[in-house]
Amino acid sequence: MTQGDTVVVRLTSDKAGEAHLHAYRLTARLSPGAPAQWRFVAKASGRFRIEWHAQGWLSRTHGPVLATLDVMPE
Ligand SMILES: [Cu+2]
Repeated sequence: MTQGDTVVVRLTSDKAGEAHLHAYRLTARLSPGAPAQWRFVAKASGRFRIEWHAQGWLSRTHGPVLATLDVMPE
């Protein structure tokens, strides 16, 4: 992505839990058959982790990294 782009991330999971996009502070509660979507403008450049939090992100138990989002400077 390039800074300023509109990003759409579609999320599905075969387990209950939350996905979390760091720095952008986006979360999505997921469960089997209940997908979610993030749509946002990529204002910050850099590499950002999308993590899995089985107990919810407020538990502070960071889960595995599912993917990274790379946003290049404008
Ligand atoms: Cu996290």
